[in-house]
Amino acid sequence: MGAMVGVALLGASVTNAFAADETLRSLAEERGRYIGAILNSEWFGGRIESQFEQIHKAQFNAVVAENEMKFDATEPSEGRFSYGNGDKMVKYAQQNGMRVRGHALAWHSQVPNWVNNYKGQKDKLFKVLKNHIENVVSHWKGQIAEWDVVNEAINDNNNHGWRSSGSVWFETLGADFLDSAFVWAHAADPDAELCYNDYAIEWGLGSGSKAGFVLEQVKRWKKNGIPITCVGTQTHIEISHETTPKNVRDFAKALAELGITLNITELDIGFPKGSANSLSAKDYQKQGHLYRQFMDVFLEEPNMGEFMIWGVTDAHSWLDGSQGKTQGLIYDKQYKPKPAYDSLIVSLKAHAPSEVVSPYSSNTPESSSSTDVSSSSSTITIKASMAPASLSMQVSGHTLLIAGTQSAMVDVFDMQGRPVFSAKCETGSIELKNVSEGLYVVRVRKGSASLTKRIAIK
Ligand code: 9MR
Repeated sequence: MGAMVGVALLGASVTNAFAADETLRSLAEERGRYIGAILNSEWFGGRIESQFEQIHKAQFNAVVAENEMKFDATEPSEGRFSYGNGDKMVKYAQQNGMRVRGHALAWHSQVPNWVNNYKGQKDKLFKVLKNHIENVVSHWKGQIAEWDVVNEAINDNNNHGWRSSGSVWFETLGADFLDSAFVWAHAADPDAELCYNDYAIEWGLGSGSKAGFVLEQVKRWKKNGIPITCVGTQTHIEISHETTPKNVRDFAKALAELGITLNITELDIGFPKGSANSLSAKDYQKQGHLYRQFMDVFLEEPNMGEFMIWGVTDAHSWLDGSQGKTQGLIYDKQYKPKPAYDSLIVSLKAHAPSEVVSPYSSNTPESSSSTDVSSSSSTITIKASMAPASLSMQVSGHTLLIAGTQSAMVDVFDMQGRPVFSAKCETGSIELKNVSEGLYVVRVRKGSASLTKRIAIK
């Protein structure tokens, strides 16, 4: 019955329960974190649908160029640097108070032909890479907060090592190019964060894994004084990749031991290509649930700082062009927010600002008691927020027990932020009628005091 209520609400396209002035951006900012999306210089200033710019500015406080800061865009011919499009985006970001990620300095792909012509000439190619990094990083010194210094340098074999073929850098320079790239980037902008960025990191730390290989290299870099500060997990995943949020959490914890930040740099969660017309509300809710799990991990791990989505709307996404995937973003082709959008809002709201640590400032939480696990085996209370110490709640089966007051307004939302239950409690306990098994957010309000928790009804 509860599930039916949820579906009915979705069908009627009831808007979510949260205030209109609460955006991904405002909620992330309150938590000292960045949420961002890619940009191309032709995507603002009235050159595509006006909704794009409105949404981009309202919802995001970080930006990354999809293509226009890559090697082929910034140095299309030897020694001639082309910064026009990148400058436009940096200006846009500055005017709108956004952090800029720089993507990418040393990458085997999107390298212009003139570079490939130097294949085999070690001294020359070292100079080419050094000159490129020095110029590009100096040009945006103090304006680009963080660079992907090396991108996708690991091969796709089961037992990962460096990508030894198909990379002009590795084939000519060997693994030294990676260490050098970090050193040159650091010399050009000592304040910039410097990342190693790659895909398939979200597959976990098992033996022979890419994540395991990255970890080994980060240890080596730290030991040798190579100035790496962050790793980017691109996280281009599919709807069936249900274990990936946990893998990202484990990897964040492993990097925390090394004092390294982990950023989600290119998230999209695609459905199989060709499935767009047959996707149901349930499919989109599943996508929302996965997005939400990534946001939960992101907010709960203190060494995560940026949550970047590789696009805004399914109308403009690399997935449909070159991938066997589709519909992977949080707005649909008509710029309507999908359940994934609401799920991100719910996750942000379920993590009180005081409980979220930012790797970029000293907003350490006052108390470390962010997790409140109830003793009842049928109830898991996951998060509390903004509550006076006297107000608390617990769920047992379908019964919500409120301590600290007899009467309060009780609202229950599904993971997409849609109301599924609302009633006034008069006796300190209330039956959550018609709410089916699953995860929800419960809000209890008494006057100006409010307590919000994520609960599992079993
Ligand atoms: O989204 C980018 C697409 O427009 C380009 O054609 C493609 C060319 O390599 O690069 C895409 O972005 C990639 C990013 O730079 C690195 N990680 C994988 C991204 C998706 O392919």
